[in-house]
Amino acid sequence: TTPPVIKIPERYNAADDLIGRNLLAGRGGKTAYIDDAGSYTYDELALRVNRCASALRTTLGLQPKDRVLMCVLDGIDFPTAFLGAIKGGVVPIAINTLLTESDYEYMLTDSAARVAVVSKELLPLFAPMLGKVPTLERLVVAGGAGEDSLAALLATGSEQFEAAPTRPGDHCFWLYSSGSTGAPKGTVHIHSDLIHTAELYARPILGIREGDVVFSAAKLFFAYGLGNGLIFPLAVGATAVLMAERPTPAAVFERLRRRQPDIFYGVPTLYASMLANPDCPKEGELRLRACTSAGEALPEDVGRRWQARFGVDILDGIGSTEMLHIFLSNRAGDVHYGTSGKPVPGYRLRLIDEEGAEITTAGVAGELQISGPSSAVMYWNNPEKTAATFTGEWTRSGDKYLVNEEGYYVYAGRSDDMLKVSGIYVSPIEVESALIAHEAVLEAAVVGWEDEDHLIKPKAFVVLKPGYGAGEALRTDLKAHVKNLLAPYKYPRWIEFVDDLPKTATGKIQRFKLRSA
Ligand code: 3SK
Repeated sequence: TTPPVIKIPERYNAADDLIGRNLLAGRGGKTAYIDDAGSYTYDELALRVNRCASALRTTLGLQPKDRVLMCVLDGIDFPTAFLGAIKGGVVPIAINTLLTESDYEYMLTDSAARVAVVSKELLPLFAPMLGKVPTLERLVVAGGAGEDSLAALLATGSEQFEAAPTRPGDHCFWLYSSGSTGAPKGTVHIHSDLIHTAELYARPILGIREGDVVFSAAKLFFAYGLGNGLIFPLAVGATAVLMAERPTPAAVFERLRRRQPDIFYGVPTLYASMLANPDCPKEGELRLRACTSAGEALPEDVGRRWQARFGVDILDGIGSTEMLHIFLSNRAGDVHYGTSGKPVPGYRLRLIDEEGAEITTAGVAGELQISGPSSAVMYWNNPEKTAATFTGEWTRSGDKYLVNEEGYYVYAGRSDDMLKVSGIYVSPIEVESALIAHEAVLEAAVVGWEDEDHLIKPKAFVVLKPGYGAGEALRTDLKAHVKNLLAPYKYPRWIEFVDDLPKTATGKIQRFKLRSA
């Protein structure tokens, strides 16, 4: 299939386009967002975005290309701050709301963001940063009502704001991406990336359209959620439902029943736990037209059970923070569960073997590399990792794939040791370091392990120091210890005590031997 032709003018501001196209199309009075507190028309969104752009530039004195960090729960303040910054030529950095104080300190320092917009629930983690991170001048509280609140800041801004005169290739926003070693990397996207994902994937493959109500359980701070709940609905003039709380099955069922979305976006762990929940809606209770899954491979059985229950397929696909959204996907009428489908037209994919040669034989796995117009341009402050990942036309994914005899792509693991847990990367090395910080632990190795739904979770193999006895109490203590040090979703679900760990002659842990144990 030929990809659509996407024409982007020489002067282009992504926020101005995503909002302006709806006003021009006469959708000002239509609901753009429904969050936990109310609903907002496209006109209201446009005014909030203008006020935010104006306040960031004039009240706070931010300059074009300055960074503003956002640690914001899903709700109207997210699109307001994200698009407001972009419209003002300021670069927003949307970060994971589930991390620790030290993760946040790192990101604030690395990005040198002058302002951070933070949900009031997360403020205790950020308050100590003022004074500690020298480049941070101001915290703005989303969801609050006081003088430091986003609401108060918006009140100082103007309802009219001429978009910053950006070009398609200017830095637009960042997301942080994690690797197996080293600190998270500020992944820099440019203005033209957003609309490319909407026009190449969301409109033709997902089939999103103006009349749709969409609901993403994946949060806006993930690249997957950002496309689902912000870029795609605004690109076509649809309505998006936002939910601040954790996407538990109960919270998701409530939104599905009350809001009756046409499109639901989830991740495999959530689909599996929804299907296993006694309150899962019955066939006929929902009017879903399309569902998507990404983040990790969707187990075949989960896809088939969902289809049998709701009469709608889950379109499993894969994307990345670096490519911004999905470049390989199943599509309606051509769903092959157990595969990630076929390339999205507009993206080229290739598989590379360990010698650097392209694989052309069906069934042989290699590293997946992608060429397409939504690729990030660099990792901030990180020339080495930039050069290793963005290799000219091709962006390396770190995922291994094979193409089966019928031409569908099948996931074959990672080329590094990274795990994807509920769609979020977890570095085994980080979890191992946390375990080793416990007084009883001599050595630790962490690998991905399949749970009963065939989904990957961290499992730890632990060698104890002399004098410490293995047992259930220590297991519980070690899990609590990791949850204390790291974002809680990273904790090992299983801990096995062993006498030693398999290692190479040079002392490197051979995690692959534990995976197959
Ligand atoms: O993990 C994925 O598959 C994904 C999909 C869309 C956008 C971003 C990511 C990481």
